[in-house]
Amino acid sequence: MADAGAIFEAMRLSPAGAPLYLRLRRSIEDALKRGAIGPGDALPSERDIAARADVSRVTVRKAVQDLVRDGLLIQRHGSGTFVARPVGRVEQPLSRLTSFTEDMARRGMTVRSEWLERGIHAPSPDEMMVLGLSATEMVARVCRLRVADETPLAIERAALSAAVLPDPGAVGASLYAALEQTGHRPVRAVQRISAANLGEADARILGVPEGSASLNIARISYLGSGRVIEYTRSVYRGDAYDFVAELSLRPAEGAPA
Ligand code: 16G
Repeated sequence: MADAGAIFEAMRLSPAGAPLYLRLRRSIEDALKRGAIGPGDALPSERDIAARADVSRVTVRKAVQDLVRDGLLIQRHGSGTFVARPVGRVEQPLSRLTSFTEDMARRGMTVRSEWLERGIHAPSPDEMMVLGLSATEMVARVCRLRVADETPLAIERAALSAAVLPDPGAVGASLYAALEQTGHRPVRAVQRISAANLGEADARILGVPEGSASLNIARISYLGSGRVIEYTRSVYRGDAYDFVAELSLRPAEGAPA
């Protein structure tokens, strides 16, 4: 927990005149600049800040929302307000079919996931079409927030035939590891990547301001037999992820190699 005293030190010094919420905002920014509170630190509660700074909770909320909008603080639903961590961009080659867990482990990053949903459902028309399911077959959905080095990077919503994944609750840290165990790990995939802006709900889950840039990715993966095994729609933070494609010029026919 950040030292509330350190946050308000500057506020006492800041010149009167400016609106209260701006003075509070500046004092929090000063505390960040001085390093009194650093990346990942939790801010004191709204009530604590209001009492210590002798301002109303509405003023505190306004100052905090301002800083969240500018990306200096992040709000996690149910767990409070934190100083944002500067995100290093992750580069992901587009030519290798790897799992999120493998990608991050290769970079020496710690990975964890927060479950947003997992269960068996009647398939949507989209899922029926892509996964080749009939109206009587069921779909297993596995939705996770993927976090690397404590930075939320992506929301992944995977759909698989329930015949392949009858118990989504049994998936541990890695979906591909679970599929590998039953001989269903994909060997090929097609990805469609498009730019978007985050809506309110996804922005809140990722802890970034609404409207931030994102990369929406739809991955359809196949088994060696050509059967579709996975249909995953993901939302990656635009400020944290770069997809890199290697291109080569195919030698012209008849030209010496
Ligand atoms: C990657 C895949 C996702 C797959 C997941 C499995 C992209 C855009 N998506 O994140 O489709 O379901 O890996 O990861 O690359 P896991 O084995 O760690 O659960």
